[in-house]
Parts: sequence; C-alpha cells; structure tokens
Amino acid sequence: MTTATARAYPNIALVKYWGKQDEDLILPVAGSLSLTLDAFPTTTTVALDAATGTGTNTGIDTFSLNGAVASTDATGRVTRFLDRVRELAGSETRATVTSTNEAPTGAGLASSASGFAALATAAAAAYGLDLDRRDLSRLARRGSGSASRSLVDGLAVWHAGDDAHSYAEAVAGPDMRMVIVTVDTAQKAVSSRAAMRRTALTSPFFPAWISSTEESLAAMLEACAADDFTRVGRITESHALRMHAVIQSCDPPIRYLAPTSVAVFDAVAALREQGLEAYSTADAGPNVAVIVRPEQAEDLRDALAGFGSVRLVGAGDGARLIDAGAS
Ligand code: 2P0
Repeated sequence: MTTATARAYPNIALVKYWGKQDEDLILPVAGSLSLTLDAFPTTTTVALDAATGTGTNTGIDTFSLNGAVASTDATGRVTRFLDRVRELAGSETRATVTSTNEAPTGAGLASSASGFAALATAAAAAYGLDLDRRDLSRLARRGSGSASRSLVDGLAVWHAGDDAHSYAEAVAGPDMRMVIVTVDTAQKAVSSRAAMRRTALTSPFFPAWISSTEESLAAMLEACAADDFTRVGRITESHALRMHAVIQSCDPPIRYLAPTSVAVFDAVAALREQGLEAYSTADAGPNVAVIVRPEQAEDLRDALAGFGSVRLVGAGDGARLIDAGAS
C-alpha cells in the first residue's frame, strides 16, 4: 500500500566498465570509477498496485517514461528488476512505475544508470526493504551495471568481485568539472550491453583490456588519493581510448566515435598545450565528456562550443528518496 519517489543522476566513468564476468548477476570483469553528475536527473515513482486506487492486482507491472507508455522491452526490463525486489521483499504485488528523465534524448548520458539507481531506491522503499546504500548499489547493479555507481555522491569506485562485494562506494579526489559536448543525438547502432558481449567474445585484445583496466583503476585510486588532477586526467583519457580500441577490435567491428568526436579529443590536446588543462573521455557513443579544473571550466566550455551543444556540469548527489509514504 505504498508509494515512493526517488531521484538519481547519471554518472560518467573515468575508468570504464566494459565486460561482464557474470551476465545474470551483472558482475564486471574489472572495477571502474566514475563521477556522478549534478544534471540530467531521472525521477521515478513506484506505486504498489493496491495503492493505485484500482484495488485490484492486475498481474502486470506498468511503466511509463516521460509521459508515454514504455516499450514492451523496457517494461520487461523493469519487471525483471522488480521481480528481484519482490523476491527480497517476499511480495507478489505488481507496481505502477512512472519515470521522467531530463537528459536530452540520445545525448548518451547513461539514462540506464540514473534510471535503475532511481528505480532501485524507489522500489526498495515502496516494497518496504530496509537497505543501506551499499545494498542499494548492489541492487541497482542488477538492473544495469553502471547504475551501481549512481547511488554514490561524486566520485565512486565500483568494485569487481562476487555478488556480495560488487558495489560502489565514495572515494575522495580532486575537485573537477566536466564539459559534455553533444556532437550527435542519433540513437547508437549497437547497445552497450550487446557490444560488451561481442567484445568479450570476439576481441583478441580482451584479456589485455581486463588487465590494463585493473592497472588503470589502481593508478586512478592513487591519483585520487593524492588529489592529483593531472594524473587523474591522463589516466582518464588514455583509458577511454583503450576502451574504444578494444571495441573497434571486435568482429564485426563497432566504432562509436565519430570524426567530430576525434576532433574534440584533438582540440582538447591542443588546449592543453596552451595551458588549459583538460582531458577527454567518451562512452558508447560519439559524445565527448571533458574534465577540467573548476577555475578553467568556463574557458573550456567556450573553447568547445563550436563542436556541438556544450553543457558544463559538476559533481552531484547519489540517488535519494524524495518522497515516501502510504497512499
Ligand atoms: C561505463 N558504459 O563505465 C561504460 C563505458 C558505457 C561505456 O557502463 O549491460 O548500461 O546494463 O550493465 O551499465 C554502459 O553499460 O550496461 C556503461 P549493462 P550499462 O560507464
């Protein structure tokens, strides 16, 4: 008889998650590290069926996104996630899930991360589960791996390991801002999930990707602990290019970076030569996220404005419950 609403923000990884050791439990082949953003939130309400006013349990979950009934695929993914929550809660009650996502369509801003972080937080409350942040991160992971990191404020490390130990937690690190350059809003041709699987199955470089990610993460954690922005930035950029290299090496190949994306990487490298210290990364799409020291953030935004729409963002909060109660 309960309704709960939660809000979560997307995150951008500086050390990337690319590949699973367990597809069912969504356990990654290596750890990763990200920055939760302060923009583009997803807000999700989970209302248990008896609370919707119909008084009947209809036997299905319903899911609407930005005011429209979601696709069968998207609803199926929400139902599979809620099944996990129901299993933990010992409940069979179906739910009405209503979600709004403020990220511009197709901007590649990891809406599955904010989406499942918000859903995990709202659903756990609606079904009466008393989970701490660590267990909420583990739960969100079951919806989408990167969602585990959106439970955490600011910089988050998501640990590889078994189910009990694969969660995200906060790390201290340098204060930074990020300029997101949206060069193309078209839907990506191959989903991250499918592309990760293809990379693991077909790239001859995949074992090296795993070991180099472990090394990058260890170096990144040291750089964060030392509050060393330069080192954080160097690792971020080289690691992102390694991810795109391993993705391009699969069969059939996948290329997410567009010519304009590469031009942004080059422009950022040229800006560094001129004293504007910034470093690029890109996810499974053509858009580029560039980290920068706070005092140079506006200069960077202005310098990159010619490549597409630009948005300056900072570190944001992990998923939070914003409303809960019986209705
Ligand atoms: C990351 N990405 O670390 C990497 C970099 C995209 C590129 O996490 O299959 O949507 O749901 O666990 O979390 C995208 O992967 O994949 C992602 P699933 P997810 O941010």
